[in-house]
Amino acid sequence: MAVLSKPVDGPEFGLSPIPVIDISDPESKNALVKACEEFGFFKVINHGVSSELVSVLEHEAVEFFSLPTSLKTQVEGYPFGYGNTEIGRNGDVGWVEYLLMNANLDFSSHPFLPGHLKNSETFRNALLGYTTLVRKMTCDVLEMINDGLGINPRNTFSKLVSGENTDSIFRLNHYPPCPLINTNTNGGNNVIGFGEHTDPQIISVLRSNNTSGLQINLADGSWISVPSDPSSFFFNVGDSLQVLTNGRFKSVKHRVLANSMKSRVSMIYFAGPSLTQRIFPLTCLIDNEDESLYEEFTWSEYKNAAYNSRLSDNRLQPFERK
Ligand code: GA4
Repeated sequence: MAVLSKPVDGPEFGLSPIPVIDISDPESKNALVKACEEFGFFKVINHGVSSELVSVLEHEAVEFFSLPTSLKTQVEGYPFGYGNTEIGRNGDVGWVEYLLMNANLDFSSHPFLPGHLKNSETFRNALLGYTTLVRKMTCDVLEMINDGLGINPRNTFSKLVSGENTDSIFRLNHYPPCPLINTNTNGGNNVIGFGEHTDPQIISVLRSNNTSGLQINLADGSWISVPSDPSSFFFNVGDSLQVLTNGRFKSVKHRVLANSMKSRVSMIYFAGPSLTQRIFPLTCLIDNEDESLYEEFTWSEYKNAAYNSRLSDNRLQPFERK
């Protein structure tokens, strides 16, 4: 695997500024909006997703990644399937192996795991159970955001990601301990697990084991580490939600640094709209057409452009209004 020479910051110390949102309290709607505006990122607690289901899925994921490479690579295809080191098709690499799959509502029928893999039925059921609950939680959070912004109807955002034809993705990442890390005097490291990027979809929901590594980019350009918390979910605003809110919400740049000692396992649900969905700034969030910062596009157009880009590219720039 390649070692990237780019020097990166060390871990942060002190209290984390990352907003923590209790979604069992409807009053959190304003804090949610503020978090999307200031960070494009927040941590959700009191979410009601069963920790048992999460543990079963994590266990199945760990089992899968511990299989011999010859078995893992049988889960093939693009963009879905098993991948190791290579991210996307345009030359990006990281210290990571992963399993990418379609998470649309009909994905129970998606035969992405070869039947002969040990436990494939348990794995499939855990995936289905987890994505169903996380999709529901995502819709609840989007409806609270909707309320916080004072938009009608309540399901303006959630309906984009809850229909039959939505294009959602689920990703399991495994970052093995990395022996190549040179710990520098600041305690930082120089190996990238997953390079800096924004997510093209509407919103992404991440949960990881107890190993840190995720960092987000703040408005002033600095990177801060996100302390791991296996019992919470981390949400980040995607490019499409930035456009829908006419730039009021920020699609946050994030990355993952490799760890020299511990494995990191993360599971991410990327909530996307249907391929034909038109994406443009909501008229209720702008006073007149002239204020629109973006050209309209369909999710299919944006997705194609994204999959032809490099990870760190500014994918929204070509859609900005001149
Ligand atoms: C980032 C968000 C999701 O992980 C992902 C990624 C996709 C991939 O891994 O194949 C991309 C990346 C992501 C954006 C730019 C392109 C496509 C890798 C890459 C270089 C699954 C997605 O939808 O877009």
